[in-house]
Amino acid sequence: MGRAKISLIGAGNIGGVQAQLVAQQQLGDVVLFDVVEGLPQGKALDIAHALDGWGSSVSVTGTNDYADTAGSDLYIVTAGLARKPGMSRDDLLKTNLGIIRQVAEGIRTHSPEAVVIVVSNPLDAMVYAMKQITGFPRERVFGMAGVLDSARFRYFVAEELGVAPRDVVALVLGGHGDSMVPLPRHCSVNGVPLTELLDAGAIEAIVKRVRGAGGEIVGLLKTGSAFVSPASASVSMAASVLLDQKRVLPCAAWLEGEYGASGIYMGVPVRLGRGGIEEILELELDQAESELLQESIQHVERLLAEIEL
Ligand code: TXD
Repeated sequence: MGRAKISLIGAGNIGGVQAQLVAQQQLGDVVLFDVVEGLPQGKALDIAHALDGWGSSVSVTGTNDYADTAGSDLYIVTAGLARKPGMSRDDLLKTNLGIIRQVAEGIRTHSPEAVVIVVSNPLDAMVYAMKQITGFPRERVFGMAGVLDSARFRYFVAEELGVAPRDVVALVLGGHGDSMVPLPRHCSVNGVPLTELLDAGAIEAIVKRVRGAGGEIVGLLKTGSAFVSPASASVSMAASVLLDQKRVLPCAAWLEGEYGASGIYMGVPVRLGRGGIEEILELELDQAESELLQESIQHVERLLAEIEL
């Protein structure tokens, strides 16, 4: 049983950090792909020169040819344009749809059994296009959004309470955008409910900041969006698949009746193992949470209605 093969499509800000994290964690051999000549090759070579320092024995290569990704166990896709200040994630739709089509065809041709984690924005639309164009089953095509949004939720709660983020459990469902659904009622600090630790006003302020966290970083950086935390979030999902960790994580998953929705991608808790999504977990939501999730479902349905594949 050789090492896994992980292909990262997009060698930009996020892709470069993903390659570094996969290599440091020795999740498998890395192929970094981009359409820009030299970019994946240069970043791969730079990381390869650091492997020894990490005690890592994986291989890291860069390419502009999908054939070099052939037989990959898993792909993470960040190909596409990132937001500039003032742009919404949905503004990227048309451009990134064309890019995702190319990527999906490359994956379907060279690795028809692979698991595909999509990161590109607008996430809910890009992962939908990936599934439709590859024709892969829903277990093997899902998106990264909730793991990042939940990490932000956990960080802000930890910062407010002066505790370690690792001791905060938090969940964000829904689409990756303003319609995301942080669930304070399900948040706890080592089992102590958040609602016993913070008043409603403080919780609402955190929920608001979680929703705006992506835009906050875009506004600060001005030239692009967050990249270390999305890389970390997507690689943690890849690790659960490749190492069969059975983690329960909020991912953009294809719904077929769960949460009362069908035929769309939505951020919901899933169990991730060797084959990808092994189970979609249905939470008991209260009236307010259900309404927020339905609003998010409607937002994604409107976004998907604009897609012509
Ligand atoms: O939580 C989330 N899902 C989001 C996702 C968090 C942050 C960023 N989000 C989105 O990820 C962002 O809005 C973008 O759509 C993607 C990638 O963000 P990144 O910051 O890595 O963008 P870069 O640095 O511009 O990298 C994109 C790379 C770049 O090197 C391009 O040359 C390449 O994509 N690219 C392509 N690769 C393959 N194939 C094609 N056609 C292609 N076109 C561009």
